[in-house]
Amino acid sequence: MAVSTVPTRPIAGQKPGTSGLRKKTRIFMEPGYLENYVQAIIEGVGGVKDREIVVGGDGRFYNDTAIGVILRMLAANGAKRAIVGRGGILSTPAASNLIRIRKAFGGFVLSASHNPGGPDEDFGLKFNVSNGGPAPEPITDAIFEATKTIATYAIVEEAAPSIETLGTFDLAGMVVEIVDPVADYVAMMRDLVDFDRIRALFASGFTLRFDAMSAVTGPYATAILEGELGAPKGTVVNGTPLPDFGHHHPDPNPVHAKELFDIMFGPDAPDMGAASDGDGDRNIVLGRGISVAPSDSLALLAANLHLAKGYTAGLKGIARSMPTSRAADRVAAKLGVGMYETPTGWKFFGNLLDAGKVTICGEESAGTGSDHVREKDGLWAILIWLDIVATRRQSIMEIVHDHWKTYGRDYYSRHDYEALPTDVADALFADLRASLATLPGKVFAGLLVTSADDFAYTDPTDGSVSSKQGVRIGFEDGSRAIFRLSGTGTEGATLRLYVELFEADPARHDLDSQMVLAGVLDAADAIAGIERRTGRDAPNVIT
Ligand code: VG1
Ligand code: CO
Repeated sequence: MAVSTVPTRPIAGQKPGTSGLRKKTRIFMEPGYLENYVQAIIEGVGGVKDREIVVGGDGRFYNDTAIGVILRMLAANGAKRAIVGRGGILSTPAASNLIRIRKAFGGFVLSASHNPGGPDEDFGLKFNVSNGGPAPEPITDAIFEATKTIATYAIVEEAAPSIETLGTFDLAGMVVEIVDPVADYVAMMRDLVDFDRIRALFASGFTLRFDAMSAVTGPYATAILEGELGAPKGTVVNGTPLPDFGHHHPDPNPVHAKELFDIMFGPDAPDMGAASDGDGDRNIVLGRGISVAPSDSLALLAANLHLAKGYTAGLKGIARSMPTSRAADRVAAKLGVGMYETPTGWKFFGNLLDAGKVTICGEESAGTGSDHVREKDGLWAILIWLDIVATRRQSIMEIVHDHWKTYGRDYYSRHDYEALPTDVADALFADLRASLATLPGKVFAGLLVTSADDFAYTDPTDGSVSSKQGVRIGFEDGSRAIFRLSGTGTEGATLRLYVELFEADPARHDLDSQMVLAGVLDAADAIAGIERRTGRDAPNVIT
């Protein structure tokens, strides 16, 4: 085999964020950039000699080219086998599953998730470890260090085989196995949800609109919903993955999935609407005239999970990211199971799942998943919702209102201020952090602050500590505001402000969230000076 050891310069400062490294595609296309990062990953994970590695991505622009480079570098670094989704396609949860069922050493997952794709948009790459989950911090730290010191990378001169044909091929002594990206995932779902029960639901006339947003879940959703479950053709819309997602952001929020939201609130709404994101790990669920807030969806799924086929034994515990509302905590308390609050990002759930402490996890950013894989799983959540609806035979509106009646409603919203100048965002946080100790006891916009801290997390399984994970402010009426900087944006800084307020009274469960939360939003702005410092009078996205 002809291995080239190519001299390269460090790409210092490329710290992988909560979901690997995300950059403008053109940066990844710069000579040596991708190679440099791939070699840093290989070194950061302790080498890949004789290892089996899964490779796949969300099909965005540059996906196939990057996979060719990764395969040639894996071969040059002595890997035994690469398992690749045909066409370079693997949704993030499907990649996680493949790593687990094939007992692979890990996997390269190519995605910038919900960020737009194309030559002028975003690209991303992360490494998942043998449990199927994103590399934990000690490994991402090691990868980061390697990006700063690396001097050469290794690549074979042979061309990579086509990834369009199923089968087993040789690349300079490494086996390249091209697999069906969908089949193993479908088999797993068959064990977790009751396909017969959902088939009967569709046969009774239940209608669903699943918007795959021209992203990776199209083939998965079509195979399961229209293939296995008998939903009529056309149930899945935008079902073909496109390199630029049809010029859209594949983000299932009210701004980017506007068409779906409009339909669900319009006169011809089907019984259920759903969508997933670029790489298939997020989900949004809507009923006729209602959108289920992701924090509520986590709580609802937890409260009803025992109805789904694969979870009749009940749950061991629940985990949520810190900015996710406390709705799930109320369910955990009622069930008498453990509740864990982790920093944002799925990698923190991995240890809890591996230790058997939790069965379900979720984030306010439209992510839910269970111990079946080590990533959030968009289609899984939608199928569990279908299994619950098929069992309860109630509308989504009724199921949500029933839940609020039992547990109360946690009004919730997130306001995103995108592409802020980094210095403005950094100064805002520096001042906010410096003022934390002085805030309790003070009144802002009429609300008394009762607590203020910067969230730090000690992992209960390995004792590792992650600090500075977001500023939390508690108010006397029980509401809270959280400030965080995004780790996944690729332009400037994105400030996320998360607010919530609990309401026990069912007579007050049908109010407009933004109206209910106006008081805590005003207090948050008075504390941090968002408008004054950024000059923005409104967020870019409200969810
Ligand atoms: C965002 C979300 C976070 C999620 C992460 C990856 O991170 O807030 O909850 O885990 O995206 O999701 P941040 O740092 O930008 O707030 V995905 O679907 O982009 O893999
Ligand atoms: Co995603």
